[in-house]
Amino acid sequence: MIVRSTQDITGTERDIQSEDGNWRSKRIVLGGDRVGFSFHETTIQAGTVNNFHYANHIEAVWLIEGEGTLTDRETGEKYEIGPGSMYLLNGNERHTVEPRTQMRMMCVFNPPVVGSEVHDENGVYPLVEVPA
Ligand code: 9YT
Repeated sequence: MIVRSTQDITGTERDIQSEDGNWRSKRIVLGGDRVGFSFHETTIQAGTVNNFHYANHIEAVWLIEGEGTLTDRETGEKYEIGPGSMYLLNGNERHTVEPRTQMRMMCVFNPPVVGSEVHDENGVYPLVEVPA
C-alpha cells in the first residue's frame, strides 16, 4: 500500500508549474508506482487560455472547484463545466480549457505520466516508458 498526502508532494519534483504560469499540477501517483495510471491534482488560473493535446494518453478529468469553458478543438463544440463536471479525452482530442474562476481538478492518465514530461510546442506529452 502507498499512502501520500499533499504535504508530501508540495514543493517537490512531483509539484509541477507550467512555463507560462497558468497551471500547477501535483502528481500524486506516477508511472514509477507501477499501477498503470497516473493521478494528478491540477489547478488552472482564472482568466487563462490553455490549449492541451494529449496525443499519447487517455485522460479523465473530474472538476472539483471553479467554472469555465471547455472547447473540443476537433469539433468546435463548447461545454460549460463546473464542480462535478467530468470530461474524458477518449479520442486524444485537442482541447482548450478557459477557467472564469480558478479550477481545481483531479486527472487520471493512462498510460501513466512518468513525471519528466513537459508539454512540447503543441502541448503534447511524449510517451515515456517506465524503466524496467
Ligand atoms: C487539466 C489537465 O489536463 N491536467 C493534466 C495534468 C497536468 N497538465 C500535468 O500534471 O501535467
